[in-house]
Amino acid sequence: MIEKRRNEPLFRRHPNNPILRASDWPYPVHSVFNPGATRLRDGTTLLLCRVEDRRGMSHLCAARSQNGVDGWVIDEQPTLWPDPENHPEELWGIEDPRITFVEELGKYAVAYTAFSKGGPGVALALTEDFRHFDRLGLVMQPDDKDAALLPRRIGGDFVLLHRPMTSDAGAHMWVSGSPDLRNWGHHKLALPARKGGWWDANKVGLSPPPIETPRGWLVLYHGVRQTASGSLYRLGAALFATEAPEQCIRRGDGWIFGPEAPYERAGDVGNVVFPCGYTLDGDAIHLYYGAADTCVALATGSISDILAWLDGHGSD
Ligand code: BMA
Repeated sequence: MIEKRRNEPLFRRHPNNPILRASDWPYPVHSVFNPGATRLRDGTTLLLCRVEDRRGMSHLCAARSQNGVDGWVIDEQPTLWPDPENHPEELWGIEDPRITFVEELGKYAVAYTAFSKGGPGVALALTEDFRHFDRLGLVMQPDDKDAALLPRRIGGDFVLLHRPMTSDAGAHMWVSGSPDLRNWGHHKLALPARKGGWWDANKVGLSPPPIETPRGWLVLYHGVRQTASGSLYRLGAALFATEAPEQCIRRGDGWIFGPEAPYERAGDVGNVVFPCGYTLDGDAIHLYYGAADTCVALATGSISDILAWLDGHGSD
């Protein structure tokens, strides 16, 4: 049945958007987008931004702010630069980081896309301070991207969500396990792309790292709609069982956030909102996203509102 109510927006865009652009950078860059995000122990918001240079290659650069909105202090030099000599998988750059603090290690795990000769794969690095990084190398071979680690082990294993490409069968979200972050197995399909006319048909992928709620892992994921004028990247929501993160217990029907503002509609790749991170203040979620593969923007929502929306707009 068609609802008579208008769609209530679940995310409010910040009036300062875009909050970070290439022109803010202390060194020459082409574009700044798709940042991972975390709140450091001292309350600082850290964004690990994907920065594209004028060769077309990406590296990662940290920007820190006391209020998460302005006053950004950006590293004078790239924070994590591709290292193809020691890590050939990084030959053509590193992209789209997702940050998870892993209590057991006392470290942040950064899952990012390493663009190798064989295509994009998933790499992991550990850091305590976002100044020194220990690379673990490629943990999922090409083509695979859109990965994040869960903050703790489940059933004895670390858990990685990721999105392998499986030729014409579509691109779906998978969950894998590892005892040591190096050897991965127990691969399970978690969220298949839908088919036909759906907004999330054929290609989905994890957006920011899953959010633990009393009802399960709240997963914000992107769906890619192919249209006559290119791809449309929008954000949906699904809930997964706390102790079995491959088990979807509820999936929203429509998208909850999509390109509408001019800086999301137009840019290097128009019609893209691409969140890779958030910070939380109680129930409030501050979502940091790349807009049109060009700049960084911020939108705020409420976890309980998203869960309530899932109850009214989803299926089991
Ligand atoms: C995806 C990723 C993102 C990018 C998006 C839109 O495949 O590569 O980095 O933002 O496409 O171009």
